[in-house]
Amino acid sequence: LQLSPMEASAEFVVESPDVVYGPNAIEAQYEYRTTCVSREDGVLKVYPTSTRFTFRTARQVPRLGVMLVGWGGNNGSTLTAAVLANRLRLSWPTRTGRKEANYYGSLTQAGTVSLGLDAEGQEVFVPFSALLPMVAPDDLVFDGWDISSLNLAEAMRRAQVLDWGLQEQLWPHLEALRPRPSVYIPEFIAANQSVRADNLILGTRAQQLEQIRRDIRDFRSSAGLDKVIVLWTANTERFCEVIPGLNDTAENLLRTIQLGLEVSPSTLFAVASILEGCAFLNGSPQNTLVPGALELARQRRVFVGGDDFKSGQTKVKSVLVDFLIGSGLKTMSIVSYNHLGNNDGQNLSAPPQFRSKEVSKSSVVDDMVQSNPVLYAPGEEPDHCVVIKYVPYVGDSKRALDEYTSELMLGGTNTLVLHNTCEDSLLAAPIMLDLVLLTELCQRVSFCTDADPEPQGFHSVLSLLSFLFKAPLVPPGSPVVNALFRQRSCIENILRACVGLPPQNHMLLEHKME
Ligand code: NAI
Ligand code: DG6
Repeated sequence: LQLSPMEASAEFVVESPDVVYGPNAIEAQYEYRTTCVSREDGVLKVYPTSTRFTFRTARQVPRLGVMLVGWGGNNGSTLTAAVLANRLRLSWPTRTGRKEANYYGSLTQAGTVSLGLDAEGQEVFVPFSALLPMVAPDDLVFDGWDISSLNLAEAMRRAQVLDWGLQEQLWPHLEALRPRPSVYIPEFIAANQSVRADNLILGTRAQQLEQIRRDIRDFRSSAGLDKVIVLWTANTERFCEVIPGLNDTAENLLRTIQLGLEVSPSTLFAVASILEGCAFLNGSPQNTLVPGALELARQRRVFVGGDDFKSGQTKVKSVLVDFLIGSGLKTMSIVSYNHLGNNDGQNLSAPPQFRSKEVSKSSVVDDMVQSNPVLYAPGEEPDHCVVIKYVPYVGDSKRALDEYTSELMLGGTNTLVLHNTCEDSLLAAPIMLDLVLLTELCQRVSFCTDADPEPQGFHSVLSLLSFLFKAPLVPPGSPVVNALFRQRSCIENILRACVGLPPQNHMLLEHKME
């Protein structure tokens, strides 16, 4: 009998004196082994260190609400449709056969982790979501805001992402869902968006902030939720200037809103979420989380994460450049070209909004270049060019062409060319899902060390989410990691630590002995 490498039952128990499964929480003792490096008399001295942590993860998963800013957009409507289609176990005919709802593209729902080797020396895999108790995506409750008043069924049709047979089945379920009015400040998004702005919160900035806060409270109570997470998936805004006195501290930012001075809609949403104690995640590239918003999040102990979903081209880049530089090839030129025809593409056809995207798409190789002083002199970096063009006919089916040129030994060059075509929103929706599920899980994790026995949570800038963002926000002074599999290992190993499992080291020493 051939056993499937994936266990039929995803449940597992760690049998160890260091792990206690209590009625309310899983408590794990964990030895964090790392190193500390110091430069002494021209020599790098490396000191192995060890810190004992106690991780505690509450087992009760809450009834979780997700509020999407830009709910009626391609991503917002596609994510809502995807969760409904899965919840209702929908299937529909297509020209290549019947398709069934699934969560492909979600790390937590469609990714796996290895628990270790069985008696036959073979790896045993379970779904990522089995590592710790997580909210089931089918149980999420959605709400949100949009400057466009279309209900979610009409928004799904406008998006042109889903097969017709699926749209027909979802229509009656989505029709009743209507985005709440939102804040529209024309100078932050492209002028071509003004035609859809018919669903607005009017009033002063302070009144708008209060309305958003009321909306969050209303959703929480009317849907009987334990928690709400707010996710920005609205149009890319231009960068806002960080100005001392305006948005550099929490106090100044709150005063700016009261005085009606310049604040972007996304920052207004971030502030409202933080004041309501709700985690805020930024799926677009602009600098929503200005220093004042970050300080406010820290003061209120609320998670924030960003920026810009890492879905397609950039995800590949954060693998490919890691592969090239990691294998000792000197990448000298990266040219990334996109064309797409959805509303995101139209908005990005305006220079200030394109600029926000260009910055976030370009920062993604920095850590890999800086990690290799053998190849790159200080300050040296590859040419990196990002082009985005709006071509309405291709709709949400984005084309991405990339060229990577690297130097080989003895004067050779290696040019790699990639062409990717796919529905952009079908890549983004599962990432949005992972963002909320992982953020919620992190809210239930606390830890202490022998040296600091006071339980604490993760830093309010939730850098564990870096895998899911193009330009990951990290706490001040923390290294930014863009390399995709380092980011994935970070999530996996922290979750493993919470159940007392050692980091995944891939050594397989058991199989390297006679
Ligand atoms: P979309 O244009 O279809 O949806 C955005 C929605 O936001 C629209 O319905 C629009 O009416 C609404 N909106 C604009 N300003 C608003 C405001 N102030 N308040 C509330 N709603 C507002 O765009 P799509 O494709 O859904 O993308 C959304 C965002 O996600 C964009 O910023 C995009 O750059 C970003 N993104 C998308 C990725 C993808 O693969 N689809 C990946 C990475 C980022
Ligand atoms: C054109 O680049 C539109 C953008 O919104 C992208 O589709 C989105 O940022 C995804 O980018 P990437 O590089 O992760 O595929």
